[in-house]
Formats: sequence, C-alpha cells, structure tokens
Amino acid sequence: MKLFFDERQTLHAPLRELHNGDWVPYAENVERPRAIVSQFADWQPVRDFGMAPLLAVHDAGYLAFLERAHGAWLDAGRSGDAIGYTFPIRRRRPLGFGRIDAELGAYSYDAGTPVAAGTWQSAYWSAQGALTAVDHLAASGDAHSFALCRPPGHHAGRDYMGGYCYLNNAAIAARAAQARGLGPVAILDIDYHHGNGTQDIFYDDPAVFFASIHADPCTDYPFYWGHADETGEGEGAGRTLNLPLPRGTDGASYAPALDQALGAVSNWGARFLVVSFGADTHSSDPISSFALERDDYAIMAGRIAALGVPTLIVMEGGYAVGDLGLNVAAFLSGF
Ligand code: SP5
Ligand code: ZN
Repeated sequence: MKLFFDERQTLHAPLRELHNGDWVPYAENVERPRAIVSQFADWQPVRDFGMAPLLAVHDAGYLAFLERAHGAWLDAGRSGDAIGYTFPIRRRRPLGFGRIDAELGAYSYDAGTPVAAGTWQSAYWSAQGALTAVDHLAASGDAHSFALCRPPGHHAGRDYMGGYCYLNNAAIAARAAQARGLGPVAILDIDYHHGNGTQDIFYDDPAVFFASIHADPCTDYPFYWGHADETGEGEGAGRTLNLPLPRGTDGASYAPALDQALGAVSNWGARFLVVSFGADTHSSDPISSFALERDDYAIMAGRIAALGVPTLIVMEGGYAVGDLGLNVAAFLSGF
C-alpha cells in the first residue's frame, strides 16, 4: 500500500488548547505524524492539485480567512496562536467588518482549533496528500492507499474549523473521486469522535453515503451532532448513518456496529470508499474513552477490505503518541 505525507504538515504547531477551563498542551501535536512516519520506510511525495479541489468543498471566504488569519492576528498586535473568544450562533447575518476576533468566531465553533503561523501550509498539504492518494488509486488500480493527513479534517465543515480540523480532507478526497468518475462514493468514519464536518457537508447530498461509528455525543465531543436520529435531509435523507456507542466500548462490542455500517455501505452500492481513521478509539488514548486494542485494528481493517471496494484511508485523530505508530501500522496491515 502506498503512503502519502509531506513534511510541511509539521509546520502547524499550536502551543495550547482550552480544556476544562484551563490551558493544556495541544493534543494534536507534531509528535503524532512523526510517530506514524517512523513506522514505515517508504513515503510517497505529495503533489499539488491547487485550490480547485478545496473550493469544491469549502467556502471561498473561509479559505481566504484561513490563509490570512494568523497574519491578521499579528497585525492586530497579538502574539502566539490566533484563537477566537466569541462563537456566534450559526446563520447570523454575515457582517463584513473584518476584525480578526469576529472572523475567528464566525468561522469556527470551538476553542480547540487555534490558527498558528504554519496552520494554512500544513492544512493545505494535508489535503493535497489526500488528493494525491486518490490520484494514485485512480492511476494505479491499487485497492488501497493511505494519506497521513495532519492536521485532521473530519470536524471541519464547508465554512468552519473545529476539533483540531481546518480542511476536511475526507470530503475533499470524496469530491475528487466523484469528479474522476470513481463513484458512487461512501465515507466510513471510525474516529472516536463523530465526524460532524463531513456529515454536515454531505447532509443533503444524495450522491455520497456517510456512516460514522463514534462515542455517544450525549457524553462526548462534539455533542451537537452524531445522534442516531440524524439520517440526512432533503435529497440526502437516509444517506447518513450514525452509530453512537457508549464509553468503554471494546473490540467485541465495536464489531457489530462496524458490520452494520459496512453492510449499509455495501447495500448502497459504493464503488469507492474513504475511511476516516482515528486511533483515538484505543484504550490508551488520553482524551477518549473506548477500549479497543492494537489487534482489533487489523481485524477491523480486514472487514473493511472484505468489501472489495477501492479504499482511501485518511488519518484523523489518535493522541496516545507512544502507541500511535504501532496502532496505525496494525490497522494498515489488516488491508
Ligand atoms: C480529530 C479529532 O479527534 N478531534 C478531537 C477534538 C476533541 N476536542 C475536544 C477534546 C477536549 C479534551 N481536550 C484534552 C486536551 C489534552 N491536552
Ligand atoms: Zn477524534
């Protein structure tokens, strides 16, 4: 399986995040990609597909904001990472006075997603990695490829960042696969957290099926999305499947949910699959509460591979840096 990563993805290095009312070290740190990179000898170069595939998913104003936000923060006389402090209820009037603090709130929904000096470059190359991996699948006929996306993407929506995510790599890859005639495309999200950004992007879209297995949002981030009764709307009705599971879920209790999601993907007739893979379901994860073990990842991957559908795996979360490389290697070995 070919693996894709670009060193510029480590330029993004926020210092801290708000957690339980205090500042703590940023969990989505550069040690994460380094731990994964160190597990494999061969990494393929990432190619530049430009802005068009990003604009196929994201709002142009949002992308322009992301690119200039840290500079605007410095221009406002600040230092460190740009972070908002007011998060307007969505769909308020679009007021264009351009103050950086107003924009940071308007384009995000949480305080866990600072914009640092290298954020745009890292997010851009993270998305280009996913696009390069799609291109590789299309050109080679390989069954599987892996994009070490970092920063991750599944919490980012059309015009907002959140949950350590800026550009929705899985959605960008899905749109690119569609555009190349590789569809129908399904997205299977197996990060610990619900992929609210991805769900939101495709919620009324009949052409992309979205299935997510995640911690029950009644107890876990992102709280306001991912409940079982969210199934899509309009022409996308029935094209979203949410399978929330309780804290403490282990490999044995995860397996039936995975089989249900895979059955739905298969019944829907997917010809191309994007897997949003988070290793934050592992028992050792410092911010999550499932109890999967390393061996479970290879078994899960084997079940996914048994679909027989060309599959792009994109990296999402996973914060137990000491276990992360081995957990990702175990997952990829199952393909
Ligand atoms: C991609 C992904 O897995 N995003 C997860 C975002 C979760 N954000 C809320 C987590 C709150 C806990 N913060 C703990 C910080 C420890 N340094
Ligand atoms: Zn996560």
